[in-house]
Amino acid sequence: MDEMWDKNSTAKEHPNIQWFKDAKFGLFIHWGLYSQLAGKWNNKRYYGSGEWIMFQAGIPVKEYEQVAKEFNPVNFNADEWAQLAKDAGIKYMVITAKHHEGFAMYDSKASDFNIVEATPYKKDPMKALADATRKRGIKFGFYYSQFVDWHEPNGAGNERDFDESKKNYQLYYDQKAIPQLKELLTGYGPLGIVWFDLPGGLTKAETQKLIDSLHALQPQSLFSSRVGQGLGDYKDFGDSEVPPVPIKGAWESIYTHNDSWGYIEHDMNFKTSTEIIQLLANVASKGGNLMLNVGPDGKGNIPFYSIKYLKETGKWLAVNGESIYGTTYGFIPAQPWGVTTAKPGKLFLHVLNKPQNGKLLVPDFTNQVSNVYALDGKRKLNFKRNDKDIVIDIPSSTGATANNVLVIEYSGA
Ligand code: FUL
Repeated sequence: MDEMWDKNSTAKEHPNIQWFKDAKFGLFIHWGLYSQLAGKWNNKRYYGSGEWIMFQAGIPVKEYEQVAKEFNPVNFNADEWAQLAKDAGIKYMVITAKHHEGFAMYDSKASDFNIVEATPYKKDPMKALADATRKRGIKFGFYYSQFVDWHEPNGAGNERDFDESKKNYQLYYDQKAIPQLKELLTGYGPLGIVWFDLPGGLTKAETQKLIDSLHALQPQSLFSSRVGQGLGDYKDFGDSEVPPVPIKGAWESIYTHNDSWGYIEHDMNFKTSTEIIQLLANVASKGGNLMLNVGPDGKGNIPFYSIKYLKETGKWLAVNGESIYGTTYGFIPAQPWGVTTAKPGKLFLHVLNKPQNGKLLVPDFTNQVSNVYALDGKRKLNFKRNDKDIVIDIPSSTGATANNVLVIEYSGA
C-alpha cells in the first residue's frame, strides 16, 4: 500500500484537508473563448481537447483575439449552474479562470484580455458563480494555467507567434500569472481550491515561495499538485487516470464527461449516469475523489446530456451517498462483482455486476458481522459464513441498477 502520495509519512497534511477527503465528488468546468469556437475553425472540425483549438488549428494571437468579440454568453445563469451541481450531489466546483489560451474569464486588472474588457458580455460571471455555489454549501475554486499562456510573448507554449529564445518566463510570472492569482485569491471570497495546471519555469524554492505568498492570502485554500515540484496539498493523477491500488492521503482523479474538456459541438460521446456512478465508486474504492468535467458552450449553456446524466447521478447519490461521501478506500480489493468503500464498522459493497447465481462472495472477512442489508430500502439480507469468507444471498428481485450497494455492519475493526 502506498503511503502519502509523494510526501513521507511524517509530512504534515494541510490542516483543512479533511473536507476534501470527505467530498469525493467535484465538478470541473472548462469555459473560455474556445467554447465559442466549439471545436471548429475555418469550417474544419477539430477533435480531442476543444480548449486546445488555438494550438491545434494554429490560430495566430491576433486572430484569436477577435474571437472575444463574438463571445457573449447571454444564457449564463450562475444559479442554474450551481443548482445543477447541488442536484448532482457535487461537493466542490473548480472552473477555469484562465486556460492556456491566456484569456481571463473574470475582471482582471493584470491583463485586458479578459471577459469584461474584450467581449460584448462586459460582465464578470465568476463573482455570481462563486456566490451561488457557496450559497448551496459547495466549495468553489479556480483552475489557473500558470506557466502555459499562448497569448503572452513571455508565456510558455506558443513558439509559433513568439520566439522561444527571447522569452523571459520570470517576467511573465511577475506581470501576469502572479498578479492574476492574487486577484483570484482576493476578489472572489474564500476559495476551496486553486487548481494549478502545467508547472514550469520555477525551481522548487521559487515554487514554494509562490505557494507561501498565495497561501498567505487564503491559508485555508487547497492547492493542487500541478503547482509542480512535488508540492501542493493534494495529488492529481494524470488526465482520466485512476490508480490501480488504493492510495492513502488526499488525491483526485479527473475525467471529462465526453472526450473533450472544452466544448466541442460534434462530441456527443457522453458517459451515461451508470458509467459516472461506477467510475465514482471505483475512484472512491481507491480512496480518492472524482472531479468530473463539463464544457459549457459559448452562450453559457451546459450541454443537455451533461445536465441529464449529472441529475441522474445525483438521484443515485441521494439514496446511496452514505457509501461514497466520507468513506475511505475499501479494505476488500476489487471483486468480479464490484468494489468496496468503508467507514468505521461498515463495509459498503458496490455491486456493479450482479452475480449470476445470486450468491455474492466477500473473501477474507474475519470480523464479527452483526448485520447485512441493502442500502436502498435497508432490506436485511441473509448471509452465511464459509470459513473466512462471507456469502450473501442477493434477492432475485434486485434489479439492474448502476450500482446496488450492500452494507456489512461488523465489530472488531
Ligand atoms: C491539462 C490541460 O492541458 C488540458 O487542456 C485540461 O485542462 C486538463 C484538465 O489538464 O493539463
